Amino acid sequence: MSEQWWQRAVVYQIYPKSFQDSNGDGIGDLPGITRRLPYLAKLGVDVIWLSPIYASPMDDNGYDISDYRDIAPVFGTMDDFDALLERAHELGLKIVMDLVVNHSSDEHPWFKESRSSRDNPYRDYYYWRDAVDGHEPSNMGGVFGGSIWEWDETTEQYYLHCFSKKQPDLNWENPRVRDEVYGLMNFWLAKGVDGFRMDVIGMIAKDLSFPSGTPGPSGYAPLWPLIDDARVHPWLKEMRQRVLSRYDTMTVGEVCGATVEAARKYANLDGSELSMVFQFDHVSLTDTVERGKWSVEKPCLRDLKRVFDHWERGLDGVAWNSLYWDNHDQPRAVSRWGNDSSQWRELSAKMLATCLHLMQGTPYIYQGEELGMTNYPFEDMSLVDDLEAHDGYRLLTQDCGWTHEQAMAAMREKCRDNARTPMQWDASDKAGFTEGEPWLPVNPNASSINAEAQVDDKNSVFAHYQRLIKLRHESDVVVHGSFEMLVPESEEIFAYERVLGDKRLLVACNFCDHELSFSVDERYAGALRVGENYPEEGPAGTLRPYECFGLLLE
Ligand code: ISL
Ligand code: CA
Repeated sequence: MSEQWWQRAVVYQIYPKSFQDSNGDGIGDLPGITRRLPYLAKLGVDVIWLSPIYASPMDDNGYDISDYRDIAPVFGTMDDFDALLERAHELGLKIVMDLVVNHSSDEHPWFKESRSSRDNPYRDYYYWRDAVDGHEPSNMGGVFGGSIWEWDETTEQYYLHCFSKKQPDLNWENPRVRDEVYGLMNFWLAKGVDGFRMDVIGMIAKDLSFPSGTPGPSGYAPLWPLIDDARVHPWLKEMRQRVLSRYDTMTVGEVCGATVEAARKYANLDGSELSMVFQFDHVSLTDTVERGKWSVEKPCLRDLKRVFDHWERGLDGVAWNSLYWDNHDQPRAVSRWGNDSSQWRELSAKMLATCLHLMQGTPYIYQGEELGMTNYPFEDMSLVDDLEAHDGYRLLTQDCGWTHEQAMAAMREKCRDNARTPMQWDASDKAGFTEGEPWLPVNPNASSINAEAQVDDKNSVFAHYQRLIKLRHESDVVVHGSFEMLVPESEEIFAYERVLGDKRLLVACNFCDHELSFSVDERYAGALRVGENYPEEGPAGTLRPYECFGLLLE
């Protein structure tokens, strides 16, 4: 296959609610994004992925859609969207929309029809099942807590919802549902958008026997055996045929629990399904069956390296990787994988960037990551908004017997609102995000960590990201080189080599706060230093705290 544009691209994710407010209501919006597009052009990214901006009751911040062809009034109008798209394209930025079609909102007209009577033509747009012995048809729990089944009085059946009860699952078995999805995709592509990030697309096929499992501390069994992901592939091939093959798009499917084997199908270079997938192996390393994601342990570096090595080598030449540290569902990268103390924050943020951006795959930057934004010091649940976090707090304190302090420590480490506090534009009171009251608090460190302080400083985290993006645009070995992990047993150093014909790149990253020894093969004498985070070269054979560099022979 010849090179696709998205293989040399860097994607920037915007969480619209928290990016830039333009009208003082404390909520980010489309005109705000349009105003900030030159900032993204300056950073040098190629693609913007917009988290959902569609009409929505906002039970899950827009991941619950009530009209797939309209904009949520709180974000603006369709004219605002058209203006954003046009301006982005003028600046050479592509726009990728979030496609949330595993489920809709319960306020979508399809669901309102569906629940109105058993013989309504929309009944089969969703999964409806009878009670079994007066109970739910199965004992699985949803991602946001509680049963996956909700009883509906009107028609006396349960409907399926893998997320909140305001997010009923669409029935992909029904060809009319698939037609609707293809129709709305065509609507946005005809407008000129450049692709889709597909929310939990790996979950659209269910085991229709609706199995039960062994309950955990919450009283419910884990959800994942419900997913019958082998059956997703024919539907994605159909989607390719009916929609995507008509346009030159970038598509990325969110596939929780994806294996390398599955990704070789989803993201095959033959282009029959998607461009790439988001896998979860590295972000779920410390998850447990009992507590899910709620742990405070740091994963060990060897495990993290094992995951990347497996994915890099597993997809090389067959399929395509995505590369990410964080997104709107994950805590801040520098707090989780680096060190967010004032001493090491900048160095470790740059080190993480170099480590990720010089691997094979398309890198994703989540808003604020390019500034080294950190987690938020949540002290209690009053400032936490996210529904998942509130359910998690309940699970930990009630079902698992944790103290308030233990639960809050887990929230500070992991809750999704860490990523959702307002973008830090400047050192002013509301960080330049809004003139009003922000919907989530601004991180108190905005006075020192903000875009204004960084954009023109060549030593900033922002400038470091700028250089890495430029390097990817220019270097074939960064885009296509094979991957080999060096010192795989090291608990402190993440180092690898990329090779493409006679071109080579060595990347070395120190993941800890003390100096280590690391020797570089002689063949790199005279190589170009790239992606380094210390202004001057250190003594040969050492890596200073959180030091990183690349050595490029091209
Ligand atoms: O957020 C998670 C872990 O903290 C995941 O379990 C997450 O729910 C899963 O990755 C699916 O996420 C996507 O779909 C959800 C939505 O809440 C997330 O924001 C979205 O990224 C339901 O649409
Ligand atoms: Ca607003």
